[in-house]
Amino acid sequence: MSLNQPADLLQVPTGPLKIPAQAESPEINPCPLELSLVIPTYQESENVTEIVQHLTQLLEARIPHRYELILVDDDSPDQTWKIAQTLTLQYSQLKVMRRQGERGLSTAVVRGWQVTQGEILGVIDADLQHPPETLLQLLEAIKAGADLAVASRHIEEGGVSDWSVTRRFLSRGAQLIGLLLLPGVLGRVSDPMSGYFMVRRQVLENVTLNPIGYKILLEVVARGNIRQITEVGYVFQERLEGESKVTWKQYIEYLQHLLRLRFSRWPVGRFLRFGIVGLSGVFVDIGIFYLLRTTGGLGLTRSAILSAEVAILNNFIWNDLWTFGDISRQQRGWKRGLKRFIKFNLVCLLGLILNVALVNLLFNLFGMNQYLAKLMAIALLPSGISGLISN
Ligand SMILES: Nc1nc2c(ncn2[C@@H]2O[C@H](COP(=O)(O)OP(=O)(O)O)[C@@H](O)[C@H]2O)c(=O)[nH]1
Ligand SMILES: [Mg+2]
Repeated sequence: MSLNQPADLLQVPTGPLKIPAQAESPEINPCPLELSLVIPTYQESENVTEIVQHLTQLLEARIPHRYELILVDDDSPDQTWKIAQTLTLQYSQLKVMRRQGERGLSTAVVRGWQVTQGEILGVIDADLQHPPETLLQLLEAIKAGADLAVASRHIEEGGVSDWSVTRRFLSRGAQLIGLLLLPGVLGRVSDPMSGYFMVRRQVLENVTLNPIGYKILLEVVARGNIRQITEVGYVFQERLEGESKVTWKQYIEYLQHLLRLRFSRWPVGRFLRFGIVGLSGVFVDIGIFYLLRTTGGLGLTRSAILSAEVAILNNFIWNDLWTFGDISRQQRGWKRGLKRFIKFNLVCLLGLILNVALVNLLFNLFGMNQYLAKLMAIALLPSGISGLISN
């Protein structure tokens, strides 16, 4: 790099999102860096100068020249990457990547980590909603032995500043769904949605990450080899410049991500058994519904409720004995079994309410054939899906 030429853009890695091990050879890595901090950006032209300046000031005071800032921009129309590239003239620790093929926050973070050399990998938003000062506390936590240090809004000294009731509700709701689906992952941190954290490279070395959407931390906790986690409270600041990119799409992607992680944690055999049990539930549901409506002479709603409940019981028993037999055998005793059944039922309850409501709607409002209505309800809200949540 000549004195008045900005640094070249970093090459964008291709292929799987695998985190490489740190190069040990002194030729390739003569002076190992302590921290590689990724700043993902999309349309952040108004924030980029300030965040880079602020982070440099903090880190130079603590670990002078032993860190790097990797700004990964997804070809923002406001040319965030170009502004950042000009900043490299002033900030020697800054490197810039401009992605043109791929898009998305989580993959941007991983692509950034893939080209880094630091012992600690980190991520921080570019829009100053993550107070830069917290960074030093995260660094301390890792140096004190944590594998993962998470900045959390949900512990003491943490919070959100200007969120609407709707966003708070959606955020907490999303966390609850995640807890039900992946207790072993979301239960480990108070703020699994945090996009502000540091992780020891060692725990991700040679791990292939496969995130969808925004929530890179979920992926790190689920796939990393993490023992000790430390959380540091912070208040999510108001955004002063630019706009949030969060839309409904991110909520859908979050659900997709949860399901992908859920399934990836299951061996293929378990997945197949689960599918077979789910299918058996469909036959039980429609069969019992038919019997209750014909021989039983029961009303539509009662038949729909009863048949769905029998299907839930069917799915629970088979899943408990067969699909997740190995896990349930470790939790013996009728009390624990009953607890599992109640939990399973509670989760299925929502599906059941929607199922019955849909049968009524299709039959009474649209005059659809009752068995077709029931089948549609099963297809749209397969009670088997709720089995996902049971274990
Ligand atoms: N590279 C990249 N960065 C993104 C993308 N979406 C959001 N970001 C950045 O990720 C950070 C958080 O995004 P933001 O929209 O502020 O989310 P919010 O704070 O949850 O509302 C900001 O620095 C954004 O510029 C994306 O698709 N690609
Ligand atoms: Mg933001």
